[in-house]
Amino acid sequence: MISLLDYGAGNVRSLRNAIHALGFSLTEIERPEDILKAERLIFPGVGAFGAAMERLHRLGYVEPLREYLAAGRPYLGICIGLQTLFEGSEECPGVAGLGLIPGQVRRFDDSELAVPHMGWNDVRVERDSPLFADYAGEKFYFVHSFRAEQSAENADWVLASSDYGSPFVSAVQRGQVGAVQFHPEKSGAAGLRLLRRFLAGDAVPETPAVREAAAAPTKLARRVIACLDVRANDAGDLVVTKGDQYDVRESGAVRNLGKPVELAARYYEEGADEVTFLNITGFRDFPLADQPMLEVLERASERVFVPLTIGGGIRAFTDAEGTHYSALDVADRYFRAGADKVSIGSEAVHIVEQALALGGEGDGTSAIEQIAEVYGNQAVVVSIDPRRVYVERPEDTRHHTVETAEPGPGGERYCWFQCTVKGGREGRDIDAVELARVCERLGAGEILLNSIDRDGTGAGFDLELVGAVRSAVRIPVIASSGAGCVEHFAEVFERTGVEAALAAGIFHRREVPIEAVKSYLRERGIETRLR
Ligand code: 1PR
Repeated sequence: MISLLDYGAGNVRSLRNAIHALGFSLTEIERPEDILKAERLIFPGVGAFGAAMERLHRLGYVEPLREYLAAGRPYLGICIGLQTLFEGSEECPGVAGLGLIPGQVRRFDDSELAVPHMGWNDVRVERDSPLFADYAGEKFYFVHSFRAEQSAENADWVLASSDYGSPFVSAVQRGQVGAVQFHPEKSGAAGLRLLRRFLAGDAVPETPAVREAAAAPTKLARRVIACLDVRANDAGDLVVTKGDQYDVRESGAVRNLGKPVELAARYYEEGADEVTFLNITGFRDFPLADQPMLEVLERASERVFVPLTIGGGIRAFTDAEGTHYSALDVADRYFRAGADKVSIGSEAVHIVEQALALGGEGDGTSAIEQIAEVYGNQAVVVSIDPRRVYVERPEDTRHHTVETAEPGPGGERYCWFQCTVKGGREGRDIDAVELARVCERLGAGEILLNSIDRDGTGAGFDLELVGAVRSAVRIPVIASSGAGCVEHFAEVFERTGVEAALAAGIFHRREVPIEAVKSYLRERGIETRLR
């Protein structure tokens, strides 16, 4: 019997789904005494280090957990579940961790690299362990801004390490107590195999043999993301649709490119590094009343073991009965249905308008700040829907302009990228660069950068837009809109340095397989994840 320590701070649905998909059953830790009764314990820590420790204390779990760990009983910590084994974290100075492993957890340096460290990276397995017994060198999915460092005091704990700027600890193990910084439940087939090894309880060698570690640094892959724009068609069924410059109708009817769950499962099988659902009419429909969308997410998360993002309608709402829901309530429901990240579109524009009116700072009440505080920055994506506005000279506007190689209709040589709301229907007086910067400051963990001009055209990503936003922020940026062939992916990675590229139409219409994109990227020397 497997016991899951879920202290209610975030999405552990995907872990439950993965455990069930592997044929194991689970029991939940509900009281402190359940911990010492557990036979095998999994702690998928989520959110911030301090919040996790605070909850463990409040629930009376800290002492039984320390006792369980000190007895060396079977344990698998995941992400914060690894970090809390250490003495403390720079994330919350003064808050003690469980203290089993000597050392502090520190923030990644973001002076050269995007932080969070988000995506698929390799691990260097340094000792024999049943966890990695059938490991074939695949990458695992990481998402974190803080990491444990190896030192002389904790070297006997380190099972695997990885590199992101500098080396960090990606797995620890001593006897039956182990933990991983990555998310096995989101790491495709390789992650599921590792999880199965723990669940099956293979014997751990007393003195594991030291493995010859690879000398080359591990590399974070550029991600290839499949996106499903979802809405109800005229018959009321939820379908995957796809627009041309955001117009999803053809001869008056909503284009239907397939069923959301089936397509998401197909993309998982075909090697997508992440799958994104955008509920494109979420700006006008209240998502919590939109049960089919939640059901889509629930069913997709039973079959897709890579990260799932959901966007559309994440904002505060008062229903017809006068019940008020905060944006956090809406996000919470999406997370519980299986999302790993939520994407905020129109509401982000309104948030930034308000923040700018307050001098560019937040007051703690916005959806971005509130969701990031509870679920962590990495769980909050901001989706931007910009459209080009041409000007003769940069002085003609207060907005961030670029000199463009594609002059405007009147031969204008400059343009700015105007943010829109409501699926491109309404332009606002704010540009994509400013929006991205303010959202980063408020706590967004990633930018999903669309382009209305390029959407559905197959003409390639808007490199001028992507380059401008990429260089304005430190958080990861996903380039979206316009992919028409494999070369477009290489071009956007090589010329702008974005962390991920997203496409829809070419995958839905089976014009370009995901694997073809990745083989081409590999030929060009761009790191990708092999399935
Ligand atoms: O504003 O918070 O309710 O969120 C609504 C979300 O829905 C936003 O993320 C917005 O981008 C999206 N959305 C709204 N209307 C549309 C539409 O198409 N009419 N879709 C829409 C946005 C852009 C991408 C698309 C890429 C790649 N679609 O999702 O998948 O452009 O397409 P391509 O590879 O075929 O070129 P809120």
